Amino acid sequence: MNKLLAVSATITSGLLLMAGATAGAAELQPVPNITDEEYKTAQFIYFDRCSGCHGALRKGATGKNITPENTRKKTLAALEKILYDGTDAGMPGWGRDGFMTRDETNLMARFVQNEVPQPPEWNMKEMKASWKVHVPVADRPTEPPKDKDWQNYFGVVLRDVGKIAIIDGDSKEILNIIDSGFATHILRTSASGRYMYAIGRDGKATMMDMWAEPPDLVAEVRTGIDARSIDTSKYKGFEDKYAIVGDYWPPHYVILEGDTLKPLKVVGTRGYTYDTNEYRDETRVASIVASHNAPEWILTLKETGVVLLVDYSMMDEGTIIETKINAERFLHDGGWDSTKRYFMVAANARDTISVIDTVDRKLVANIITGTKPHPGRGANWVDPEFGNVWATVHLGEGLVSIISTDPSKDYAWTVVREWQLDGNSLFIKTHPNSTNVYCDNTINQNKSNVLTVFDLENPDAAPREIVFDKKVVHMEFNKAGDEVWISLWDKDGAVVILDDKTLKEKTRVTGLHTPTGKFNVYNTTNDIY
Ligand code: DHE
Repeated sequence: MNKLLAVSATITSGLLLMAGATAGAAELQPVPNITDEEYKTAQFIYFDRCSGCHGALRKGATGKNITPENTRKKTLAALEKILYDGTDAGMPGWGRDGFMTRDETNLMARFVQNEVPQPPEWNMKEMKASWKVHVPVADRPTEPPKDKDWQNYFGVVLRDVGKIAIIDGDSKEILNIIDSGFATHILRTSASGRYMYAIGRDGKATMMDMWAEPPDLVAEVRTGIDARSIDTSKYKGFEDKYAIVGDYWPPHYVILEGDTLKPLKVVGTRGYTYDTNEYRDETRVASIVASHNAPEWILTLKETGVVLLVDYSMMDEGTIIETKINAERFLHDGGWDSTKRYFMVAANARDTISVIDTVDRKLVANIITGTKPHPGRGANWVDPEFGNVWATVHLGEGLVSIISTDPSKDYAWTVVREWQLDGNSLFIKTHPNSTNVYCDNTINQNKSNVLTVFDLENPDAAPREIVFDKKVVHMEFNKAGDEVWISLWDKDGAVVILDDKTLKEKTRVTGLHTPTGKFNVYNTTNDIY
């Protein structure tokens, strides 16, 4: 099987549910045969496509529990059908969509009826052995490039080839293409913006120096075997000092030296669900944001529904202080409100946005929005009627939920407005200088090549649609907030740059392999979205 994922496959591994099979059987089916060789292949396919939703231990999160006591209630043929054709509940049709052959769906059906393999641990010893500093701090530039606005650089994830393209936001020139981890997921920047950090699904963190000419890889470390999030210390006095990676497996977070990625401390996250107090040995770290108001990171623990505030002010002594806030299950992605005091995070399996007050250190509200909210980091703007709002789109329905974030209003932390989309969406974006709100339709089979644009000043007006020649995913603004960058998600992909005022294409950067998330240095550093 091709280890480089084809594009829409990805959404997938994650955004889906293995739903009820058609042919139920009252008694457990026999455990099917599988050779050692087949088992190894199936393990890789499972990691690649399935574990994001179903978990490494298959106990379920966004997707269902698919341990053998459940999967063996179904016939092999019924499981194969689900794997091949997908389900209405969101499970992708891996065969139908061309990502698995009939033999592979048969293999995966047999695999999930067999015992779950225990994934290996990954400790400090392994991390240290994987740690490489490619450019020592002393050999790095001492000042930024003089003739370029490096804060307007963009890091663009080239997902299926595990690379990052650094593009100059002014000249639109590709400055460098840099190796990163497997199926790289997101990028974040240091407090100064000088360093950009990437996290691969294989737990490999890489850091790039934006002051180098061209920007280049300076260090890497493997923090685990499955990860999705990375961030840095942004509080005054700790700028560029630490980075942190949240791993899916092993369930832990790792604090790293900010300028070299030297691993400093590993902290486990296994624990008890916030509501039923059941032990979850797979308690994955989902999103992380860095507080601007305190020496703290805010981490979300998917399976237990707990939000962790991690105080790093005593890290010089190797000490961290954790505060645990009950929120909701299963926590996924989120971002700041416009004041950067409230963290808004999706508990997407419970159709909820949890609001965390990071100053008073408590849960403010659990807001039911729609089926499986998926904000990315969300979008903030000033609504003409309701003032400050933050919004999310949904994986499970075509809905934009707009939530008041003004605590002085009696409708604060409620959904004050809803916009309809024609189908499910992945990401939403705006900018303080824009009057447009952009939503992609990546996982809407009928409209995946369409970008939907709402006018925030005329919230009742019908949205405009921009049709592209390929599947569209993820949007990001330039530093000035007058251009929006959109990925055409294909192995012969491109980043299209639209003028935010006219919605006309200004130019496109072509020859990019599966461009996915895009991160402008200035906006990422200052959490502008
Ligand atoms: Fe993501 C953010 C997890 C599938 C592209 N994704 C996140 C975050 C998490 C997450 C926890 C928040 C990180 C943070 O802010 O610290 N994503 C997962 C999954 O578990 C899931 C559902 C399945 C999987 O196996 O990975 C999944 N994600 C996808 C995709 O299929 C996407 C579309 C393409 C890809 O990379 O495979 C995808 N996720 C992204 C992007 C962001 C993201 C671009 C950052 C959005 C932003 O603007 O910050």
